[in-house]
Amino acid sequence: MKITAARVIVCAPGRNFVTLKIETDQGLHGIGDATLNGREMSVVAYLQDHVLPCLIGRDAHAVEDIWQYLYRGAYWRRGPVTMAAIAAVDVALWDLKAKAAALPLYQLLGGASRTRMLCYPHASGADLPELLERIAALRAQGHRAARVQCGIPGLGAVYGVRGGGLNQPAGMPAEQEWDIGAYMRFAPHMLAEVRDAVGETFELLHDTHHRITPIDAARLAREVEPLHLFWLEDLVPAENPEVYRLIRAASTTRLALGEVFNTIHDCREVIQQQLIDFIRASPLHAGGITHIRRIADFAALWQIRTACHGAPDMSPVTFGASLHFDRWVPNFGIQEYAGHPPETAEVFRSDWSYDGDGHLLSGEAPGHGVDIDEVAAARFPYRRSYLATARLADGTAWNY
Ligand code: EZ4
Ligand code: CO
Repeated sequence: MKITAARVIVCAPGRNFVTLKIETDQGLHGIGDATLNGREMSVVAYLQDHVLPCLIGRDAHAVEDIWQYLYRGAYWRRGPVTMAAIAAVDVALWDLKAKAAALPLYQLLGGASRTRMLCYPHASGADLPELLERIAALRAQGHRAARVQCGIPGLGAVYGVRGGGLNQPAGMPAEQEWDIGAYMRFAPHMLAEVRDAVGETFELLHDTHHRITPIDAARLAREVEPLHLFWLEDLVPAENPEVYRLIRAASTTRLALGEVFNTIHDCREVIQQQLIDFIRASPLHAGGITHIRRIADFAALWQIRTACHGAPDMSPVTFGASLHFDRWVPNFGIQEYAGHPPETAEVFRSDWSYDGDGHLLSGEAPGHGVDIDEVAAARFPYRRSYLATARLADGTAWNY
């Protein structure tokens, strides 16, 4: 099965998505996602100018060799742009291989390790009553877990609360004020109120989005320890993984990390030193199915579980691919299920489903089960847009 054509489709049904379509001489095509939120066109250029010319004529079944060729052959390794581009090729080739075999992708990975995947949608509110209402609505839909984020008294828009991370199409990135003290005073109280309202059995997750310092993170993890959260996510940036030692030593609150990691090398220390409990690498930003299965196997040695990043700024293609990975991976933990804007479903057709009981089903169609309607995609042209940015009250640039 030879690769005869490969092209990049950029569209914005609700938000920007970069999709790679690979065609073969067998009449089959495969789809991969290359979306890097706020930096989309850099991956488009990486693929179009440098990767796609090297793919034409290659054997589409050579998934591993093409991964190694693109990773080693570039000389310049790793990084979000490189790894998202390699991921798009890898996921499209796995899609093709599974379609050629007429099997759902999870069967090629080794078959199902489970029937359904525990998922967590997002619940957020400008204040606690609104957050509690939103959680109640999710429970009414059968959900058993939710990521809970709440507006912080004294601060304006913040990450994770509806409207708080909105990209600004064609404008400049929004700037939001951040205050570590305000967060530290409010977050433990907010999480305690939520635990009180939902009881012990509903799983609560919370994302700090890299916004506090190591010692404050240690304090937060300790203060919320009695609430038995499913996890605290991204307490501090992990460019220097050693800072997590301080947090780890302070409490037994479970920690999740790694949505911005690109390779197994980013993951190595936090896994090897048992500094986290869940690894958030996805088949988009960490080099495709070929690479995250290596990360998952490595994490399994320390009994660390997977939790694929599933944000709205990753296309339905990544969501479909993640669910097939989740269906197979022995050390599965949970799947993020943030959903997409309604227009997204006009462009991407997916065969996964929600079972009405807190779990996702991966679908049985050949491949990863997601395809793109290029005619519909053309109705939603790309518009430059950014994530918001954050500054402290004195003007200091901070982590969004
Ligand atoms: O902010 O993917 O857990 N999920 C997240 C995401 C990230 C976005 C950034 O583009 O933290 O919502
Ligand atoms: Co996150």
